[in-house]
Amino acid sequence: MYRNLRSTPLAGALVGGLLAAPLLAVLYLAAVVAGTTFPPFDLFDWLARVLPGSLIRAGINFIVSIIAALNLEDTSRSAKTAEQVLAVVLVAAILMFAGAVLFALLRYGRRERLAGAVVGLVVGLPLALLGIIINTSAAALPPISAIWTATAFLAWGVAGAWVYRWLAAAPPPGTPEPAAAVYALDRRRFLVQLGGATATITVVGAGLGALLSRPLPADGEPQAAAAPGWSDSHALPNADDPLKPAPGTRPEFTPVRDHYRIDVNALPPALDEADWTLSVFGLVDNPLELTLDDLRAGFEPLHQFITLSCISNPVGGDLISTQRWTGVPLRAVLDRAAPLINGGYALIRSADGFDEILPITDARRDERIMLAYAWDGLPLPTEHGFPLRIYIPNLYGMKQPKWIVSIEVTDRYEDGGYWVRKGWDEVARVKSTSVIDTVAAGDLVQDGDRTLVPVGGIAYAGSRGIRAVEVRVNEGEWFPAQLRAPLSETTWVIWRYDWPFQAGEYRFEVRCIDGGGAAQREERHDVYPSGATGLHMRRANL
Ligand SMILES: Nc1nc2c(c(=O)[nH]1)N[C@H]1C(S)=C(S)[C@@H](COP(=O)(O)O)O[C@H]1N2
Ligand SMILES: [Mo]
Repeated sequence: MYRNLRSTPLAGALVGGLLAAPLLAVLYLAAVVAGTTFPPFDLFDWLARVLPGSLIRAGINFIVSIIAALNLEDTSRSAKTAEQVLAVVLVAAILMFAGAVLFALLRYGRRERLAGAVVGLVVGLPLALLGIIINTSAAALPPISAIWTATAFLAWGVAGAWVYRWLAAAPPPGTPEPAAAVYALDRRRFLVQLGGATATITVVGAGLGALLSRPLPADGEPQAAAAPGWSDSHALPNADDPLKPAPGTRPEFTPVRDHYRIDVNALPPALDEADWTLSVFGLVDNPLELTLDDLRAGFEPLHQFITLSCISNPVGGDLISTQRWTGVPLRAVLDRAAPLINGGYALIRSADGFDEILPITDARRDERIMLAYAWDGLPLPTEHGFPLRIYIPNLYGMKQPKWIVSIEVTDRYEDGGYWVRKGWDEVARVKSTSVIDTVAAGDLVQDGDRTLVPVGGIAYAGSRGIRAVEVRVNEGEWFPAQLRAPLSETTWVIWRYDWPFQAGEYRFEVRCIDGGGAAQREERHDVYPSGATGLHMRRANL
């Protein structure tokens, strides 16, 4: 069968995997230095769009449960990292398989280099094509990225074939012992050199890439001062509320860099302000092409403190944040475009293929529905939707496209947008939720002869607001908590409850009532398909 073990498909898989490391490192370095696409991320993003929603959900649940099990701090950042690692592992696995196929093929033919090139291209060309179709983050021209990707995979294949030749080479039958020993020695030397070369390219490529992708100055030093945000020079509107959050409560106003991030991209779309316009077209009297400056200068700006939550946020999770958004009412932009009488819906499309549709009557009725271009007084960060995103009160983030490129006025409803097509709730109205951030046993409060433990956290019910929050201990009576004035009627509310201290083990629970008087749902329900419900609980050993 095989001349020796060194030329089996198994050896091919090992060689394919070994050579995948320098290939991926060089692709990564090129992505950082030259702005070409990074094929593993393109493949991953493509899969995220074409795979059935149930499979994606299973994948996300898997990642999120690992993050929870490892007790990682920042769910959305850890999940993005996990996705990126998975993407690289996936391509490495594909290359191992391709290596096995290559070695199997090479048993039959002499044209080693050709076979290597063909197998390399069979993997590389589809990836190059995906880069053209799906990539929205690379700076290099798509055809250049594609040619580079294809060439790099071709080189991988040729290198694999070359390794095969060395491994498979055997002394002709009848070679005397000493000469055969030289063969073996040469091969050993070759393997050592191969290992050294792949390790060097991998470490240098990946290391340089990592170094260069980090904004200077080097780690440890403070970053070059970013432009100051609105909050650097303004007090929050509720700054003199006498009720102070219990120590350990999350920040009421989320710094931009700490805002959770969820989207279907391994790398966020990088849109260039100079090339970008918002197209408003379809069933309108007056189609528009608006630049970012048109939006900023041509409309009265609207500022609003907003809490945004992901529908995938579990009860007590960290996929919820509060920022100060600035933009223009969608209504004002639509009015300027003058929708025709039969144009009932606004179909909003994003650069990454994401979309959402909403009735124009909603925009007419609620001026808070806004096209937002700033957070904390600064242009939106790339990962949060630069240059334009929408805000729709009372809905989960899945209904609120970032990186908006166009609004089509149409008479057909079609479907409820990207995640609805993948099986999530069509309305996606936020569920009321309340969370215990802290039982501050280290910050006891003396009140006369009573010692109190500050307990506190957030409650959120979209634009319905929060009327009341209640806390109970060890399933006892529910007691009302105190509420801080919220930043606006569309943000969470900080609550606090000072509990008479007793030593022992306790189980604290919280629930809320929304502005309309509706109680939070206490039955536990998973995030799919319409958002998590259930009581949040925190144990404390006092
Ligand atoms: N274009 C686009 N917009 C998007 C998404 C996306 O994948 N692509 N994800 C949505 C989801 S699920 C959420 S929760 C919010 C999150 O916004 P943030 O990352 O700024 O917090 O963006 C929404 N807008
Ligand atoms: Mo989300």
